[in-house]
Amino acid sequence: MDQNRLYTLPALPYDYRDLAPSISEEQLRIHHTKHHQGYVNGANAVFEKLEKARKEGSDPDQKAVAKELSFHIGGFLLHVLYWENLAPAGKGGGGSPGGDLAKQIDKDFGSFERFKKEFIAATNSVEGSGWGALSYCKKTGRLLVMQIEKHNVNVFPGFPLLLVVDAWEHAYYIDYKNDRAKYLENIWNIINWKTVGSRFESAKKA
Ligand code: MN3
Repeated sequence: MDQNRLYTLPALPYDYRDLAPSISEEQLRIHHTKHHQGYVNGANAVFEKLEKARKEGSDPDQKAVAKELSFHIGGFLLHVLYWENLAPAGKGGGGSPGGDLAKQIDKDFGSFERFKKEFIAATNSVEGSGWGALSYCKKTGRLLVMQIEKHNVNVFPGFPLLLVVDAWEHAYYIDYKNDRAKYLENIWNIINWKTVGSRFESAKKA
């Protein structure tokens, strides 16, 4: 199999200890090296299975293949976005959005505080495993909160994701046990608004 056509785990844009205390070194290391790596391996394993079946002329269950691929690729891509929209507190992380994004949040949600409230409520109420996300609809010029189940359910097709927050237990359980709400309170200290803002600029131009 051509290694260039497989997924690989990207390095984090900061050190494992840099997001503490919002996310501890142990929590971040396991999340990145075990869970994110798991989706890399999962997607690549499907590619290999398909290639083998095509060579042999055998017929894998395409419904199962499609579901598995969507799950692992969704998981892989969401984690890439997640790492990039976090930054160490006070060194790019925390505070509030600026520029056009700040104006758009005020226009669509009324205020940044109201946006946070809606985003937290959507993310905290994910049943089982999933994500909170902020997306943008170019057609209506609206920011929309998305509640993604697993890595791939409830997604608005083709809408760019500006901000994603992992609400799987594996994202916070070492640090917060069952207290997802506390994790979602502390995550705002490490949100990289510069990255979220530049994703918004690209989404408007796309
Ligand atoms: Mn995760």
